[in-house]
Order: sequence, then C-alpha cells, then structure tokens
Amino acid sequence: MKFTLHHTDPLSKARAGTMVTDHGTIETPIFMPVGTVASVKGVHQKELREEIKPDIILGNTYHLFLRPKTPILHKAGGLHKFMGWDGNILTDSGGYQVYSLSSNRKIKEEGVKFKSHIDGSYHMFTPENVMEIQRTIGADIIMAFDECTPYPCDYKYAKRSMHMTHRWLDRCITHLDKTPFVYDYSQTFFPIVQGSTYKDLRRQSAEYIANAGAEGNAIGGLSVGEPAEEMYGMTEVVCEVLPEDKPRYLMGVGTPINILENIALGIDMFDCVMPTRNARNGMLFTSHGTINIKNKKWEDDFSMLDPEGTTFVDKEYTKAYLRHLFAANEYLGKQIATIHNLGFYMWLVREARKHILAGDFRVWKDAMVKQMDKRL
Ligand code: PRF
Repeated sequence: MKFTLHHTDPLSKARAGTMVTDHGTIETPIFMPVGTVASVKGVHQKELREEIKPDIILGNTYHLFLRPKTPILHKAGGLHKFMGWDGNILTDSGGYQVYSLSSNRKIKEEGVKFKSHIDGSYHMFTPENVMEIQRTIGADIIMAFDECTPYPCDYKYAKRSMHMTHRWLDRCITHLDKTPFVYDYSQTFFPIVQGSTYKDLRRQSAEYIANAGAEGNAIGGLSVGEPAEEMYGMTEVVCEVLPEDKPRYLMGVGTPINILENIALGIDMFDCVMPTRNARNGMLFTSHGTINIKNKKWEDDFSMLDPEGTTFVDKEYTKAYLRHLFAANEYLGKQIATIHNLGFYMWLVREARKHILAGDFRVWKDAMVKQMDKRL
C-alpha cells in the first residue's frame, strides 16, 4: 500500500491524501460503508458501484467467521469474489464485535473465548487465528486483534487491557510474518491504539503502535458512549504521536459532525453503521440537519427528499412518498433511505477533501457543523 499526503489544511490538522492498493485508489479523508456480513445492508453492489461509489467498504471478521464461515470464503476465492465487489475492502478483526455481540466471553492472555450470537456455539479468537482468518477472507486492509474497553473504564483496567492489546499486537505481527497471502494481491496490516479516556495511556499506546512501523494506524476504544469532547481530546493526543506520513483510521465514528471534527484533528479514515442503521429507522442525514421521515409533518410534503443530494433517490422521490413507505413498512423505504444516507456521507467526506485541497477547510467545517446540528 502506498500513501501519499497531498495537502494539510493551514488552520487545522486536516489532511488530503491517496492510498493505493492492488484494488485501486482510496482518496482520503474517506468514509467506509459497513458491509458486516458481505453485504452493505439494503444496497445492491450495482448501486454501490454506480451511485455511492465508495473507494473502500468494511467487512467484519467476527461475522464472516461465523457465517458463511472461512472455508466457504476460501472456496469462493476470497471476499471480493464471493460478494462481487472489486473495490477495496477492510476487515475489522473482531476485537470489537466479540465484546459487543457475543455472550459468555472470557478474555485471557491467550485470547477470547466466546459464544456465537447466531447458534450459541463456542469459539476462541487469538491474535494468531484472527490473522489467519483475515488472510483467508482476503481484505486489502486487515486489523490487529485488540480489546476495545467499555466506557466508563477504570484506570487500572484500561492500563492492563492496553498492555495486553500491545502484547497481542506483537503476536499478530509475528504470526502474520509467517502467514503468506492467500490470493494474488497483497494485504496491509493496521495496529490499533487503545487506552480508554486517559491521555497518558493514549499517548503511551500511540507510541507503542507507531513503533510497530505499520503502513497505517487505527484508533479504537472511542465512540463507545463518552461525550464527543472527550473523544476529540483523545484523537488530538493520539494524532500528535502517530506518524504524519501514514493514514490514521478512527474506528466506528460517527455522526457527520463527529467526522468533520475528527478530520480537523488529522483523521483520514472512518467507518460507522450510523448512515445505514439509522436509515432503516427512518432517520435521514442532510447538510441542513437530520430528518425523521416517520414524522407526521412530512405526510403531505411533496418536496424532493434532498434537493442538494447527490444520488438518484434524492431527486426522484418525495418526502411524503418515503414517509408513506415507512408507514407501510415497505422494504423499498429502507433501501431509499440507505442510499440517501450513504450518498450523503460520501458527499461529506469528498467535500471535506475538496476544501482541504482548496485551503479553506476550517471555515467550511465550522459553517457545516453549525448547519448540520439541527432536527428538521
Ligand atoms: N476495536 C476494533 N474495532 C472497532 C473498535 C475498536 O476499539 C471500535 C471502537 N469504536 C469500533 N470498531 N477492533
């Protein structure tokens, strides 16, 4: 993977760059739509390719390991071929899902024993087998196996957990070095900074992660319930330490405002279920604020979904029609809302990039944050 930094904003730490992998070019800052189980929920690959056009999407090791299971993905020739997506893919390691989804999990130095949320079967994730699984899934970017601490988290636990995440990182790297690529393209590995909401731990973790010398670095353990200001404080501390010439990925973030604020602090990559999940609940993001399309006020509003929107649904369907689809519980409602929201998130990061390159990101960001902080 080759990362090139093109421009840094003069009034913030925002950066515009490009990452090049064997599956193409990723323009940063980037938002990665979440395709947990080899599907971006509610969106065909054709719509993704032709309408939303993300340079990269995200898959989850935890889910894919449980279903369809690694041997099926291997037989298919990897996740790209299995799901018919020729663009970039990043897989998360399961270091988060194991804690948020499975029950009866037991965390030990060796790894995490967990019970599947699908059929109750027991499994063990270790830094070693998670690297092997990610080799077989075959994403372009694969993640270290870490422990995402909850919020709030006492200092003693956060410190102990951070050190374990660091030891697990060493095991990931040692094992990856012995595990060849499974397909005919290469993979890039990103380690993950932890340290909960403690600045000294975050700094220490960022130093450890930076020392690993990987091609990109991630920040985990944030957006887990802490106030936004606390998240920004941690991002700031970590970005001071992580190398400037490598992409920085803030995992699981966030609202459109969280994304712009973190871009301003030097983050290059984001993923979040928010645009897709909230779409299925009738929440639309726009540059003027959020809309709950189920609200009665839209019943006879025949204006287009989002006159400034960039996808076909924005100019083909009215608010009244989408409200009706939600009231009637039609699949199409969720599909239209999902395309709108993903289109909006992609527009937001592309627009951010344009303003970074033009040199006026900070002014634009401040105005956008104010404008988006409304319920319509
Ligand atoms: N670790 C991993 N994946 C993640 C997180 C983490 O801490 C988060 C935290 N917001 C989201 N996804 N491996």
